[in-house]
Amino acid sequence: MPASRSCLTCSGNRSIACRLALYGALALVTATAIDAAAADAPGFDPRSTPASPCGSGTPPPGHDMPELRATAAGITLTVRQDGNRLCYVANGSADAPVIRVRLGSELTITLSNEITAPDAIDAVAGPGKLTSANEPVPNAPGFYRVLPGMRHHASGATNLHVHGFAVPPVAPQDDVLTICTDAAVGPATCGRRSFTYHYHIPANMTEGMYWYHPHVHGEVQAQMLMGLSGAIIVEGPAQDARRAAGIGERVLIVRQTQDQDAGRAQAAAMTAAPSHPHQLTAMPTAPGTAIDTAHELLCARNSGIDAISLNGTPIPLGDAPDSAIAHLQLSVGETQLWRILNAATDAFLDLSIVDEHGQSMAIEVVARDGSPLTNDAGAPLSPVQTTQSQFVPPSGRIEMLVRAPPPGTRAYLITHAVDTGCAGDRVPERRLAVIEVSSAAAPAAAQATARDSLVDSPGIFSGLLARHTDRRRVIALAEYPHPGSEDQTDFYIFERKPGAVLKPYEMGDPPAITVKAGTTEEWLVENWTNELHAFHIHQVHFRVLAVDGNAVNDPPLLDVVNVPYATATGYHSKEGPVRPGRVRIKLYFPQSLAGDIPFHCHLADHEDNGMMAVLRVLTPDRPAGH
Ligand SMILES: [Cu+2]
Repeated sequence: MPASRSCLTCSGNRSIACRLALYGALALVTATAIDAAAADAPGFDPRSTPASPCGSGTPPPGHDMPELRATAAGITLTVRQDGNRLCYVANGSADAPVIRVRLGSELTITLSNEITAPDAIDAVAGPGKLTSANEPVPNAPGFYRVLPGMRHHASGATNLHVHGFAVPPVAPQDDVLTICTDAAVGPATCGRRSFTYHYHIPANMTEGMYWYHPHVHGEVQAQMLMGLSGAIIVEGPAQDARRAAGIGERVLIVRQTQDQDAGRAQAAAMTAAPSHPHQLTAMPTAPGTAIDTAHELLCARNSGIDAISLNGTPIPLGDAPDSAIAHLQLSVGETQLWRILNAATDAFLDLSIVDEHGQSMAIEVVARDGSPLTNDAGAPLSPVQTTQSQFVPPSGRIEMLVRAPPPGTRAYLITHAVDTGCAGDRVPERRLAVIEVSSAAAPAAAQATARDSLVDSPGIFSGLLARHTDRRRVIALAEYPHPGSEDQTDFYIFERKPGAVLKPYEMGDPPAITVKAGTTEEWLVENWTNELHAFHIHQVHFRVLAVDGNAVNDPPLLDVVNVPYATATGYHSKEGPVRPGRVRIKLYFPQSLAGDIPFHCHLADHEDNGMMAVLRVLTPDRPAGH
């Protein structure tokens, strides 16, 4: 479904002076923006007007978003709609601002919903047009029962999730389960058209890149494809040190503008249903302890390749000409911090910087998912230059120091092709940006090494690995097509225990898991499907202990992790016919973050269609929950 670019018109022409006048009205952070004055293409005008609520034109390659610093007065984000586009409007600009806030400070955001045509969201929400549940997956002895889902009708309600923030899931902070705002037309189910969020950023939250996006279950994917996402930079001592060292900064956001899951043709099952009863003898017979893989979503011939953008500029397919992509400039000898957000709804990134011959160049990763790389005690890891590509699942962030390549070299920021599994989407290699070295020498300070910005940052999740594990759980991911339907898939995330019933999440469902505040758990997350999923949990960061049984050294603190797809092993395998992809993670649930914490796949379509659940963290003054 082409979602958002086809309707753009290049109306309106805007001079640099006009642009400066507009941006001058914003609380722009000029100290950290590089090349902020890069000329925008004629025709691009982010001003929100009655005729063009989401501005006009397409941001030219190399475009930088406006920046807003948190102030006591707060920030207003108004969601407006122009046909099949949605936008966050701040201070008259429809270009979702990069929000900057300091550790230990307050962030106030008023979200106003001016959506005028919920049906346009519904048209993007999915190919499925079912209004009633299809036939369920047949019950089979020994297997978990599978309940079918219902399709949601997009309401146009929207809300704000501050992804990665270690703030409580309680209004007026990061509560996405009960807070929403109603569209200007249609049903008024939220009871309000605007809501003011007050976030207190803990002093011991980690500094780095976070982001905001809507989280109304059932229409997250559509609202994100239509344009709703933006970056948040939480600043602290490490950023101060980098700034003092003259290390400049870039914010790069990859968004997805369409999802072509429609029309997929099913080819072959991961496991065929056994044709002879004796083949079942190797399978468990106790009621409801096994996952039915014979009815899983099959391999697919998915021919479409989804459109993505970088800072709002469409990224062409194939080896894009330099003129079509951003030119990111560094001075000779300069080091810059690049903060990269994968805000795609389901596209995975596997990032490298390569020279003209495709050779990987060294980068230095300083943070993932808003957390500087530290050991368990919170001490910074020694900086490592690496030429390995950096996998960033949907919703993940990577922050890395990039040193200027030698003068005269041309380099590219690319994302490699990703094998998402035989039921997953096609994700080809793409050039995102060209890196240029300007002849001017960098200020001496900007040649400082990364070491200068290493700051001890014991955070809220430091000491996680040293904690005693109070409980272990197995969390499984599954997906089933509706029998007789090629256009709707139901997605499941559930705790494996005898008699578990698979049910796609619906708003208001009771918590799937209840824990006491202050406890620590290990979860084995199993992927029983033919495609990758991205496990995400709100409020808390976790560390990955092992992937497919292989221990991970110096695991970073993450809020999202890729879960490898399952492998067919055959009915005669000792492991059974299917071996799930597996990620083992360790999580800690501090009392300060108690409440109802959603966890879900961050392939937004999967979440919308059921792959979500709620974890309730109980405190002494809320011992049972209600
Ligand atoms: Cu998923």
